[in-house]
Amino acid sequence: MDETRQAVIEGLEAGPVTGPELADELNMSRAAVWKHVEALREAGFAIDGTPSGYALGDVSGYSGPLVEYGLDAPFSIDFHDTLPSTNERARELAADGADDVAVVANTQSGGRGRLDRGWDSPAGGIWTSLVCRPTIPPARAPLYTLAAAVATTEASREAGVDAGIKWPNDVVVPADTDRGYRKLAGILTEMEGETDRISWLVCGIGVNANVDPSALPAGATSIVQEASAVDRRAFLQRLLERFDARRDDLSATLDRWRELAVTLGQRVSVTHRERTIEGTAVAVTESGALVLETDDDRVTVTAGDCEHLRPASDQT
Ligand code: BT5
Repeated sequence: MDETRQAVIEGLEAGPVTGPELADELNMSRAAVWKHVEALREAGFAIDGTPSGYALGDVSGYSGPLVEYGLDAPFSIDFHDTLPSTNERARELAADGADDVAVVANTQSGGRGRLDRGWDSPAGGIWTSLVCRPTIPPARAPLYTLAAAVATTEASREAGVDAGIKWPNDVVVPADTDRGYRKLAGILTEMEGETDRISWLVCGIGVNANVDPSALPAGATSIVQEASAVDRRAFLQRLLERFDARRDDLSATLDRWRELAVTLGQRVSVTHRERTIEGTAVAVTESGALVLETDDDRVTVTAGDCEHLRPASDQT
């Protein structure tokens, strides 16, 4: 948020304060104060005009300035009511040199999953793409996906959901279904760079927050379904703050990922480029790859679709 607007909010926080008082305090014209107050109202801030001046009401709602307000992470928010895909917009901003921008949309009309799959993005969800310019070797970029998964899982747990991570990019809730889980959130990381340098990285995160599962594909769930509706502003702030802390300490992130993972110790099948490997997931490497113990070998897979298989004893 620009500094003047931030100063106006801080003045209002300390309020009630009259327009002339605020104008004096911030060394601006009364008309300028009025313009800022109107712009803040438009962005969703409740600013009451009381007899003793302007007063800031409860902060709630979902808009760029509202998410930036009180956010303890260095992201600026690029908010849209609707976009085809926040990842597309983030890629454009990244190509123009942006850094630490979180693109957010209330709905997406062409949300994307991996490998050109679609991602359903109705209103009530949290659809965001983070533009980053990490100074890590490209081989470690998958750790950003893991950092996003950890941040999303932790924020979901804070919202009362029993969330865990399915390698590499799904946040899931254990369930009595064929697969053994329902999908709560997905992550799509895209990047551009050279062999030894990442130019930009976009981490797209989709969380089914206040979405009725009837608006989602089979096998999906949402926070409101598993617990109760969340304040999307607060949820997104926690998510961005946790992601920011996690990307700064990728080794600790990997340890935390291992704690939150529901894949380790499971029998899984991983499909990548038409090749499927079945085995027990035994470890995750320093760069986020999954190690499988198959009947006669140990195989490391760096990417793919992972399905949990029911233990042989469960199959009747
Ligand atoms: C993912 O792909 O899980 C990555 C999803 C990333 C979405 C975010 S939203 C913000 C940003 N902008 C974008 O355009 N994308 C990112 P994948 O593992 O390929 O899973 C895709 C599959 O999940 C689909 O084929 C469906 O089966 C299923 N699916 C689609 N929408 C879903 C939803 N809302 N919740 C759960 N599952 C869904």
